[in-house]
Amino acid sequence: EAAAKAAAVDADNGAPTIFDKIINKEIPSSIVYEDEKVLAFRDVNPQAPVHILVIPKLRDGLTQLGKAEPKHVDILGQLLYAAKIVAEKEGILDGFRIVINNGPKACQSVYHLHLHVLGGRQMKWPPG
Ligand code: DGP
Repeated sequence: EAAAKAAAVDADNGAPTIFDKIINKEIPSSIVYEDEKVLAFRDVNPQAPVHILVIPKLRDGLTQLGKAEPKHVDILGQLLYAAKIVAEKEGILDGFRIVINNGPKACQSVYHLHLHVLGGRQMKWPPG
């Protein structure tokens, strides 16, 4: 898994990612929330009892948060609000964490912006 991550970290090359297939329902995922702009589905490798990814359906250059531009402000807000809806649906409003891994040093492995929504257990601080 470490090798896979190391291989993936330099992959911000604009190529399609696995999330396109999830958005297009070409590969199955456990969808928790969906609207016109946003999709939320369970992470295949959960790091907490609740671990959901919230993504924009249209990547629009947002391979990572560090590529955000003023035109992305609306979708960024919608993603964060969708994360709250997801947390509410999952019953973790009493304690949840939003994580965005940005770039190689943060171990980003999929270059389609995504918020991790984590909860259902006592979270620790600082994160690793
Ligand atoms: P990050 O390391 O922040 O880029 O997180 C990418 C996450 O995507 C990682 O936690 C695992 C998850 N993931 C990768 N491929 C799939 C997939 O095919 N299905 C689902 N549900 N999650 C995936």
